[in-house]
Amino acid sequence: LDDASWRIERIHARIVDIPTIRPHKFSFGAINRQSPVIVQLWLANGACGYGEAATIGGPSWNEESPETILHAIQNYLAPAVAGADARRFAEHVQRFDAVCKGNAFAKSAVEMALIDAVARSLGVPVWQLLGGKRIERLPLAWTLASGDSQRDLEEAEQMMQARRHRLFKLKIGARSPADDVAHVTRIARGLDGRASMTVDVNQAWDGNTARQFLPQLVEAGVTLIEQPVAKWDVQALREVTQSLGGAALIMADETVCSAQDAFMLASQRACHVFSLKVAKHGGLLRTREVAAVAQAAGLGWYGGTMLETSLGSAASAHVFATLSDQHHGCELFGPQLLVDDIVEQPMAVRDFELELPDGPGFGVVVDEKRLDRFDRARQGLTPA
Ligand code: MUC
Ligand code: MG
Repeated sequence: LDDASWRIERIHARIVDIPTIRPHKFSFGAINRQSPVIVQLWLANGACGYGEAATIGGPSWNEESPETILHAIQNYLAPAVAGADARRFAEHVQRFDAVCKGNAFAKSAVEMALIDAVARSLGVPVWQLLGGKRIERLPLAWTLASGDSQRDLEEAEQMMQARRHRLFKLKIGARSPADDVAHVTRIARGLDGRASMTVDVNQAWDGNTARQFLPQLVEAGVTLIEQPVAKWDVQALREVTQSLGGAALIMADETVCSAQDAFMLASQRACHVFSLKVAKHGGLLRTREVAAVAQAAGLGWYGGTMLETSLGSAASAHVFATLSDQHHGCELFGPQLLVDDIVEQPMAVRDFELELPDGPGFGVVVDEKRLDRFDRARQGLTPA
């Protein structure tokens, strides 16, 4: 392959809308569909790389929405790298920052497609370009978020019976804290020690509420508590981290996006674990940077999701495969929450663990027909 073969010829992006198998309820609202932005990037050698950025509930998880992601890619990020040598990933990430402040999700989708295109051209798995594989499989969590304790318990039973999940994340924060504690306690009783339980408050509580109710969640058997307070409230996050004294672990999600966020949280000892997500960090390379801060500080990591299809989930799996063994499992179950997928074969789940894929690229085969079928422009849908 000569230098000219690595030229970025064309970048195409679109929103696809795929319904969820049931409503998925968060502290900030419920979703009935996911709307990831899918990027295709062609090199002069004919290789096509794929990237994905998924948000949750339009701009309600953070500032980015499918529409702003698409806009940033089409108007700023794609023109910034068109015609360049695809192999220079780190330089392209710098260029993205020069033309576009923030917009980490949009950047992650283009970076993903760049890396996939180069890996496919070389015939290697993406993990090979990111430092090499260390981890073969990760315990796979499932989120119980139907909003109904009984339905959640039935779902958990099915998942345990199928040997898919025995690590359950409960979404709380929409109801009163006392109702949430009652819900978590009902599920804990039903699970009866056969599974681990975590909660994600998605920023819904203030410091006083967290100080009052977190001990009750721990008492009920919760072992990992994700983003109990607003993303800016590092002081409260730090206080609850230190007050729990190891009885349960506090995990930062919305608070830890950039490597600078990671450094600040680590230096203040404001959490025990980082939830790593390729989208919020702005790509695969930066996910490794945030993970490096966790490792240097002696913090754990967790393989987070923004409920991507099998494409974005496989991309995440490739970077997670290269990280340290100080992990608390992963939650790359997005494909199973959607009624359909955009790849031919999802990643394998065996004995409660996700098998981290090999290549070439992300090791998934995208089905263009399904991409077309779910394409928002073709379906004539509007924002959710
Ligand atoms: C989040 O905030 O962690 C991850 C799993 C899930 O059910 O929602 C997401 C978002
Ligand atoms: Mg979260």
